[in-house]
Amino acid sequence: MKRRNFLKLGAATGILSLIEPAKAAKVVATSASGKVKGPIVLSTWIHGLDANKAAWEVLKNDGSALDAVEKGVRVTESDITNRSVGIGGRPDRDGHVTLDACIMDERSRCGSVACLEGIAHPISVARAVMEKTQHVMLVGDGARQFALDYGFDTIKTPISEVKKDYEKWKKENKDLFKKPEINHENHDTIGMIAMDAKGNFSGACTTSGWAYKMHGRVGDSPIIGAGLFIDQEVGAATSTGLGEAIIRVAGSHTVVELMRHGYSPMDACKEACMRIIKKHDDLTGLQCGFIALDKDGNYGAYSIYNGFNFALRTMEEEKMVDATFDRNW
Ligand code: SD4
Repeated sequence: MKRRNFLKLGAATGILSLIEPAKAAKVVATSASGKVKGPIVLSTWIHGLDANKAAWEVLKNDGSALDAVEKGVRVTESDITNRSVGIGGRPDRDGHVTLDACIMDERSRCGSVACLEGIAHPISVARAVMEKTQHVMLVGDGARQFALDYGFDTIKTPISEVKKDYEKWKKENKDLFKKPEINHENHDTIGMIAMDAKGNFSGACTTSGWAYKMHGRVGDSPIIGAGLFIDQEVGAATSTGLGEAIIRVAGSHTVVELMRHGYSPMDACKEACMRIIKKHDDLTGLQCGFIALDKDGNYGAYSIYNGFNFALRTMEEEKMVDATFDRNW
């Protein structure tokens, strides 16, 4: 049931192009917006269904949105078949699987790790950064050392199947491999946002980022305000897609601010996409998508290209929803 989107360097433009558009799996909804009462959790992409199940176990028992989003995305981080989150993630061009994650709660507390290697659950390390330190973000060796000091489980990456793919990719991309250019991605980051029975919001976002990226590259996913933003007065938003573009417009923060000024979640996601569109001369293959939730229980999603979908879980239903989009591939 996995959907993989493969991005490659647009030959003439140097801009990413998605060469295999996402297939919407088991999509039962036709509208990318709605309104619910009570707890709700939304996650990007099809793996969000399983992640939402774990989050729902927390939410339905009156647990906190913070616990729900952490538990939820840990499912995806443990999924060895997911090629862009956690243990099954693809490496950078130098063969290192570097993981990015962030978490934020209703008190605007936040924690983040970037370029973290060999740790099973970056999201839980991000939560520990939030709860145990005076900092928001730890990166690289410092993040790893912190995780080891706190006894977080280690993993060996890349896993053998991924390593084989990497070796093949290296052979096939000799020229590009020498140049520091981004050339290939499958992309399935999980961003999850939730509101619990008390009406508190939290969110989590975790990824191995762009496959075969330059070593040290960090995308939007661990950046508070880009890959994720929560404001208890307003709501929540998270993103997926080309991190470099999302960072340029502080994407998730933009969505939340627009909702503060009266935009519906879907219109806010749309406007964030429009800003990205406006700021890029060549949109060939430049996919970005946002999901958002406001304090009244309205939710919505929008992406630049078709193919983005998200998983929704409420008291009433559990389903995949296709995001509304600006253009077809
Ligand atoms: C990144 N935004 O590292 C992530 C990639 C992604 O679905 O979302 N893939 O740029």
